[in-house]
Amino acid sequence: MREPIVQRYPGNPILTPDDIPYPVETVHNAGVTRHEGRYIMLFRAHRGNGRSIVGLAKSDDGYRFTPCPKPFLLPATAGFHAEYEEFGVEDPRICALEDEYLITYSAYSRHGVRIALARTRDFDSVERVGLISQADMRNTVLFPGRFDGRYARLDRPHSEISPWSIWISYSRDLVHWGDSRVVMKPVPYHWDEMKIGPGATPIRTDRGWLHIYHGVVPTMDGAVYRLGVALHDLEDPAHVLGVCDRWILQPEDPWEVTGYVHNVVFTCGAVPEEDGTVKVYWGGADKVMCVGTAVLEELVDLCLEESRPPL
Ligand code: BMA
Repeated sequence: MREPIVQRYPGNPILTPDDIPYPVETVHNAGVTRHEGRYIMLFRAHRGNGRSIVGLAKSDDGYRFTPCPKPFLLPATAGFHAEYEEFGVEDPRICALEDEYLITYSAYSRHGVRIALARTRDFDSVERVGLISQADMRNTVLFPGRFDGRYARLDRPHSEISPWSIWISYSRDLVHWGDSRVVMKPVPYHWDEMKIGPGATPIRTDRGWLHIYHGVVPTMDGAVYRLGVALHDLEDPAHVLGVCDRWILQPEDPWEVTGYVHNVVFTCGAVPEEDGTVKVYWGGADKVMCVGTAVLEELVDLCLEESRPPL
């Protein structure tokens, strides 16, 4: 048997609804980053009405998290965002860029799902920057870098035309985006054949930007969500250097197989460490948060040595 690519933390799940000091049904799909020597987690939580909010938890070691007494981001009730966040805010990703943290999340409303952008410097206060996509876009990660002065992002439109594929877009001001092109597609009769979507904020390595994404396959028992890895060129992130043919993580633990939605591992964040490992965070069955570690160089090797075509 091969060694697992992602070593699960034996203390999983690391955060559950019972740990949260306000009423929630789920704790999952969290963006994670480092701030002033601590780990900051922004997690998605369903309320009892089935709509989501974003909560905050902090940790000294990246494993044991303490939730803050109040939610971090509730759907806006006034201003331009209110109309587009009516049904909830979901799946936050955090990108540390220059002197601030940029947070992308899905804003749901009767008009569909759009990508919203917020910023913070301290995780005490948060400012909404704008809605940065039209309807039917979600799963947006920003690259923690600029390319010829431009910001870059990966996202995932809902579309049958180029089915649930990953696209790249660029912006000079974080609000207006364009120059879009498709960079990665699902592969027929494959673990990611139904849809793929950006996962964790890409991580800079010597050999490229490592992107941990999710892939979905339909089965007679419902859809199964797994995680895979792709490597993007450092200077030209539209160029995918390699996508690993096999998944790196699939639902196996009881809290990944059974929960709010069965058979889901879904990532919104991974934190690289100085020792060459990366802490990968994922939601288990849309109900709890889990963590595991992988060796960054091994993930890069997988992209380059066990590749399937990106398109
Ligand atoms: C997707 C999103 C994710 C969720 C996944 C599995 O469409 O809603 O937030 O984790 O489905 O239910």
